[in-house]
Amino acid sequence: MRIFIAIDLPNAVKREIEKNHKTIAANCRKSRIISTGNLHLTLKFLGEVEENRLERVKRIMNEVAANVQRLELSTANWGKFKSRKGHIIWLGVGGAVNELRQLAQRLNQGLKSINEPAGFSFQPHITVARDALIDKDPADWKPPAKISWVVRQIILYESVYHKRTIYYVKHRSELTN
Ligand code: 2AM
Repeated sequence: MRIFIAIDLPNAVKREIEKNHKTIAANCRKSRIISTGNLHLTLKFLGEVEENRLERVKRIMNEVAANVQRLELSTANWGKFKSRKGHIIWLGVGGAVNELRQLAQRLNQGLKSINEPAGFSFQPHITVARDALIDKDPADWKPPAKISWVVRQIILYESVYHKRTIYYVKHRSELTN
């Protein structure tokens, strides 16, 4: 199964991103917008993992989360990654980004026995559109309204592709209060 660990976004953030689809449309000749229900911030992509390793992944998630405090993030500026078919457009985050990096680092470290990462580089981002042909650098687009939220849990998702991508929640681990 294809799995990854991510942070879910509150509805207010998802709605604000939705409102800003027009910014993407205004600055791209073409793009494929991610459906609102699928928006998330990935902490650790595990890829294909045998189902019998799932319990171990959940245990490691619980251990890491139990030692990390809730953290506050906020929506920030637009950014881009180069991809095969143009660019990925993403929304960056502000706030407790150092703590977020530490959380991702701990997950990465803890999950080494599940998959050996090819060097750790974590760029916190919420992917909003793919296959974009951009006219102007997203760093220069008008950013969405700043919305802050508290991250209370990390979520293990299974990604299933059947005509479209569907994410299923497999596990939730609570951060400490
Ligand atoms: P993305 O948002 O930058 O596309 C589910 O596919 C999640 O896992 C997405 O958030 C995606 O990141 C991430 N993901 C998919 N393939 C990946 C890969 N090879 N390396 C890192 N993250 C990946």
